Amino acid sequence: MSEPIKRDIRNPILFECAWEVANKVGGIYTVIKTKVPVTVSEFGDRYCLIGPLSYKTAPMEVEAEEPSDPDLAASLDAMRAKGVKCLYGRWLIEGAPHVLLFDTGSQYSRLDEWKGDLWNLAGIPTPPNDHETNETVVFGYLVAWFLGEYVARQLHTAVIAHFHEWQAGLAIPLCRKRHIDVTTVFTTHATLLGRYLCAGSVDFYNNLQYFDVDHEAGKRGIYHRYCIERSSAHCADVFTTVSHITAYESEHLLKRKPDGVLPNGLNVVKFQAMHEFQNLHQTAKQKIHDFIRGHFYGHYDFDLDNTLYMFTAGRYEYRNKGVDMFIESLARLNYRLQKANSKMTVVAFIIMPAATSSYTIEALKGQAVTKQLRDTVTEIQNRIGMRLFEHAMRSNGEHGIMPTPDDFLSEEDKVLLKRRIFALKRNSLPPITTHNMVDDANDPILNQIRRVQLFNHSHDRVKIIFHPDFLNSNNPILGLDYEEFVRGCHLGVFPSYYEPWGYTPAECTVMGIPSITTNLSGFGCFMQDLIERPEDEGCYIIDRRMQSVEDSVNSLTTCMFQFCNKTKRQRINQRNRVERLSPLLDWKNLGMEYSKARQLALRRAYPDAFYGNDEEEFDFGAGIDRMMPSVPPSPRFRMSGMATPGDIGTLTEEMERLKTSDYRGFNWPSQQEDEEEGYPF
Ligand code: G6P
Ligand code: 1S3
Repeated sequence: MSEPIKRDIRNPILFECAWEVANKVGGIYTVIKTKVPVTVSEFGDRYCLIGPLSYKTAPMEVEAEEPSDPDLAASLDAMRAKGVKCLYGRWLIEGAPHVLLFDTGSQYSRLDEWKGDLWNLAGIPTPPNDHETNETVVFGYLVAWFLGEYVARQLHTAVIAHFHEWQAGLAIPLCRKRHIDVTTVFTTHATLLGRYLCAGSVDFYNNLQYFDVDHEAGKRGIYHRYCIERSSAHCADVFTTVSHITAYESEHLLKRKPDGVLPNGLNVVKFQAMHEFQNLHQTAKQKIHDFIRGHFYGHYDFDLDNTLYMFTAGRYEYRNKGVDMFIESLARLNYRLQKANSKMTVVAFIIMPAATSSYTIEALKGQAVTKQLRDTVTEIQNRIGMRLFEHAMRSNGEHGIMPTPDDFLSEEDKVLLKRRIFALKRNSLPPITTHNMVDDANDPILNQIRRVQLFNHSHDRVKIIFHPDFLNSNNPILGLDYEEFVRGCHLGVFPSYYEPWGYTPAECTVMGIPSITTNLSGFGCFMQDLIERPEDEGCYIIDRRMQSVEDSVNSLTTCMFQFCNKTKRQRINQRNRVERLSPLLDWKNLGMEYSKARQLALRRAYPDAFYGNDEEEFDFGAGIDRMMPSVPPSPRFRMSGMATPGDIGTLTEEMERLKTSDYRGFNWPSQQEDEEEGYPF
């Protein structure tokens, strides 16, 4: 028998694989892209991302180059010889990592063969007409094929393959079944079943442990996808997710307790001085003011100095992202502000892409008439300036011949101005939505706005604008990028019911904008876990777990109402406090959790290589204390610096040691306790 191959585990090679590599779909793109700089600084050229090849976006995202690793080049040549099309190069983002993109279309001819193999190998069925699953199958087989080719040539160094989500995870059971010599990590950013169940009307969190998962997946037509996700979780050497709440969910829905939690980070840009980001807020807010003047033309009867911009944003998941709760609370806020005779006006934005056909005429017209008025005023202003100058020059030093305004505003100017002012007359209310919706009558957001009657009347203290598209600085209506828009707002509101992590409030935090989230979001739990009184730091967390929906709506309303009562000075202070939390969310700190996951994967795959080694070299706690001292001292942290938020590889062991089944921030009954108490299920 030949000796087993001994791979060096000290400088491993890392492949990180996700459907959103160089392919923006949603939140995972943000995770991967923002994490690249810290991963590149750890792995350098030993790091390569793997994703699908989209001919539409790849030319903008990737610069092709020849692989410098001869084994990798030979592996790709072998695959190309069998008709596989792929693109290898540098992903043009910060860190410029190597990237390998596979064209799934080039191997669709083998789809049926591979589906049959998947059934024989893993008992996973795949129906014919699910395009997303077909893509997943072809992509998974291509990735497993590549990894097999690579480790058959490169025999000296350990290879870690890290996969995100079920769309990329299929290669994991294939690697396991084929005994491909790589160690695998699987990170799930949500569970398929969790997302579906929450979007319906089930009491998700109280019943998590009792769902008949196969039955529920079958009922929703996602059994095959569920099988792929579950087998990825079970076959991986290390299984992780993004928050403790999703770890709890994964344990019950995927039936494997995650080995640890890898919270999502961001690239934090540190400003030299606080006033720099405060100035950015002011400049961006002026741009939103411009939009508002246009949008509310003819009804512009509120004071922008006393106007607050609140917003929610994300994937259009009406219930999961808590838009239902947001709109209901806005209606109650409107009532409370009216009752209190408040001078404040709230403009609430909902930024959620939906199917639309075009901008509305009204939205375009509003910006057009405002621009015309502004241009006319500028022209008149210039003319007045010239006349004033002439007049002053002609006085030849004589005092007392001061001009009157009538001397300067000519009849022609007055007519021009009147015409522009008449153009501002409007018979309709300012529109709720900026776009023509494909299904206006059945849109859940619009229907709820109709139900609560927030129609942008003059007497409404809460105005509402639904922008059913991504933001973009080339947008003729609201011409700001998302980041600039967030900076210009005063408060982000994300009352999610299902939110494994939640990048939106995290992004607010690093930009110094306060936000509201819930204790059902990974981010909310994370902050609650780390900070003693997050609300003092501008990080509000609404309880959606232990109180009724009615009470949660009231808490949210009160929170927004109290925010409206803050003075400008208090708002400025609060922005400073929020911004100081950003190190908690910096990849420079959170990237460490990924390192620990990879170390654990190596240990599990190559235990012998670790045996007898100097412990320090693979110290899981290395760098643990880095995180806390880097945060300014004012927020009071719960943790003493003994553990990082993720606690990778210690999650299960810690629970066993403490004889508990609780995840961080969770205190829910285990099945066993329920049974003891005679729980009805
Ligand atoms: C920033 C600017 C200040 C401005 C303030 C407005 O702090 O640096 O000049 O007064 O924003 O804050 P507000 O909460 O009213 O938008
Ligand atoms: C998921 O995207 P989503 O908005 O569908 O992954 C994100 C990245 O981990 C996470 O922030 C979010 O909560 C999940 O829901």
